[in-house]
Amino acid sequence: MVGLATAFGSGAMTNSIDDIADDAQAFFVIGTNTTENHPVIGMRIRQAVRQRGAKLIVADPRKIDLTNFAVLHLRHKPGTDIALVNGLMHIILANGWEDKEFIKNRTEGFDDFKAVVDEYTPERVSEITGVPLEELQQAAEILAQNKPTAVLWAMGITQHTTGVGNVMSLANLQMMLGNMGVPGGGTNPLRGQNNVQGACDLGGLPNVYPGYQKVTSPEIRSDYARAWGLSDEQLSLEVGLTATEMMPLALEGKLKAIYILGEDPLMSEPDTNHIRQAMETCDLVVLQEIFPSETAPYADVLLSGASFAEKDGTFTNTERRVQLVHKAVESPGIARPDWWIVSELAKKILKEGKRQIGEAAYSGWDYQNAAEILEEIAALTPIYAGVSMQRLENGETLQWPVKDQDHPGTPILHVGQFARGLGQFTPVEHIPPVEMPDENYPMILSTGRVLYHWHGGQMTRRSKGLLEIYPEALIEVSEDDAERMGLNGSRRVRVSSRRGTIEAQAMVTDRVPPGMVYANFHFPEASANELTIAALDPVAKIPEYKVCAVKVEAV
Ligand SMILES: Nc1nc2c(c(=O)[nH]1)N[C@H]1C(S)=C(S)[C@@H](COP(=O)(O)OP(=O)(O)OC[C@H]3O[C@@H](n4cnc5c(=O)[nH]c(N)nc54)[C@H](O)[C@@H]3O)O[C@H]1N2
Ligand SMILES: Nc1nc2c(c(=O)[nH]1)N[C@H]1C(S)=C(S)[C@@H](COP(=O)(O)OP(=O)(O)OC[C@H]3O[C@@H](n4cnc5c(=O)[nH]c(N)nc54)[C@H](O)[C@@H]3O)O[C@H]1N2
Ligand SMILES: [Mo]
Repeated sequence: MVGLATAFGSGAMTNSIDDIADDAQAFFVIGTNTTENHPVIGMRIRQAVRQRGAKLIVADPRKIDLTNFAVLHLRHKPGTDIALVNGLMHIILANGWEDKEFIKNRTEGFDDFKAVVDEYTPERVSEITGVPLEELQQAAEILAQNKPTAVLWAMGITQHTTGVGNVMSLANLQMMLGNMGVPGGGTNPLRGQNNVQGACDLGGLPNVYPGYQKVTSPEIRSDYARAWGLSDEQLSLEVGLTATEMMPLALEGKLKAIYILGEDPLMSEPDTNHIRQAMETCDLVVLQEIFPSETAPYADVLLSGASFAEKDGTFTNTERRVQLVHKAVESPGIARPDWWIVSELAKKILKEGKRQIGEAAYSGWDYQNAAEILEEIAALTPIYAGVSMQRLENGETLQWPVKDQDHPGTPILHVGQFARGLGQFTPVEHIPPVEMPDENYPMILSTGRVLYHWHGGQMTRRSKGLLEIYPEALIEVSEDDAERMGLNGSRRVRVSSRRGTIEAQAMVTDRVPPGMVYANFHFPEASANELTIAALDPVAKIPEYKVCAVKVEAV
């Protein structure tokens, strides 16, 4: 999936799970259903609240489990986070509660930023967000009185057309409060997939080489060209495409072939109908998987990857920690580690395509094992420079940046100084979601996960125990709306958007506010993505999975 750069460069937690859990005086949990999606971190937050009296503020349109532990639940309207955070900062500034020393010594751009925040009066913010004035005041007070506060977020913040703006707002807040570079503070995007942090760190994004080094820089390009035995011109200076940009191009016939590794776009990309068409329009679809997924019927070639338990290597977790994995079981049949399949494919393409390419580049694909790959990573990735198999085998668990073999790693980023020098305040304005409810589609659909399943469900729907607990898609509907629709008896609902329709069992609950339903994308027979809109954040190109307009009827 698409990564999201923060105002500080890379999308990564600035702090570690331990220091947040042990030292935060308050937690601002905004747009993460932490106990269901990051259960270890969720448990540590609950313990901090119960055992040492840390204060918890949850900002989430839904009544998630953590709200039971919170001193305050800000139940704002979906897609109004920028207004909410600007409003809190307005109150902090109006009372002189900002960290003046930090702002003066460590940041820049404060005046332009303040001019925008000045416009977000509590009255205006309460109007946009639906949060009562007293609660805005109370939240600002808690943030001002409890230092440090750790801010934690996930997809409730990023999966909007204003995803980047949302993240910048939270960075503004933490700089204003002086909560950066200290234990128990920081800006902490909780990363989702097992190794999504590692994939982003190592260049699995269209705009950067490993270590977040820009592909548009001729100097950086030269470094890589030299290391890989290529001439400069053989590496492009242009930013590539995100998955979400590839789909419309495939529909237009401009993207002809697609190689998909470990993703199930038929389940996970927005607006499934347009994904079906895109897959059908592609001349060639290659799918590297461990199971025949929902995308498999569209593939011309299936390549069998080995699962996490069947291979050696490293995974980098949400707190930037590089963790060693060893093969525990043999792969079945012809399944091979993903790196092996990729390198064999690369060698065949180079050979049969008769590309004008040096011998060095060709033999560069002759990796023998994961350790050799890690050596190349260390040599070409400054933030991983000191990571080696030997150190990991010796039991070190390193958090990047690890600058050299003697460097101990970096549990907290931006101590004393930001990576870019001074922290940049960025003025951010509220912009509503692209598709808002109207007469024909009067309700808001929000989408996400449940504890018992994983995305498209290829793995979790093969687990008997999990299916016993959570056997089918459930759609959360508020009690008010259920009554209005006459939802009793069968309790099945039909949810339609401009793009598709699903039918599923309703779960009548106070977790969602009236006017909003919540659906997951774990079951192909009723996947939320039949309904979602493929509107993207202009910078990060992340889709607006968290808001679209729907009609809900009893069946
Ligand atoms: N069990 C399980 N765990 C998982 C996964 C899984 O599939 N299953 N997936 C993993 C992955 S890849 C990821 S990215 C993470 C995702 O972790 P989360 O982001 O915690 O997951 P979501 O279910 O998308 O929940 C987002 C939260 O944001 C709230 N929200 C919706 N709209 C808004 C809004 O406008 N503003 C705010 N402030 N909040 C909003 C929702 O109500 C919900 O509580 O989970 C990871 N962990
Ligand atoms: N509506 C809606 N849609 C969303 C989201 C949302 O909140 N709402 N969240 C988005 C987010 S944050 C994410 S991360 C995506 C996730 O979207 P995907 O990554 O498409 O979802 P997964 O189901 O995790 O797909 C991973 C696939 O990889 C396969 N696999 C597992 N291990 C291996 C391996 O070692 N090698 C190979 N080759 N394959 C393997 C699995 O069988 C599975 O089919 O969904 C996105 N889509
Ligand atoms: Mo994710």
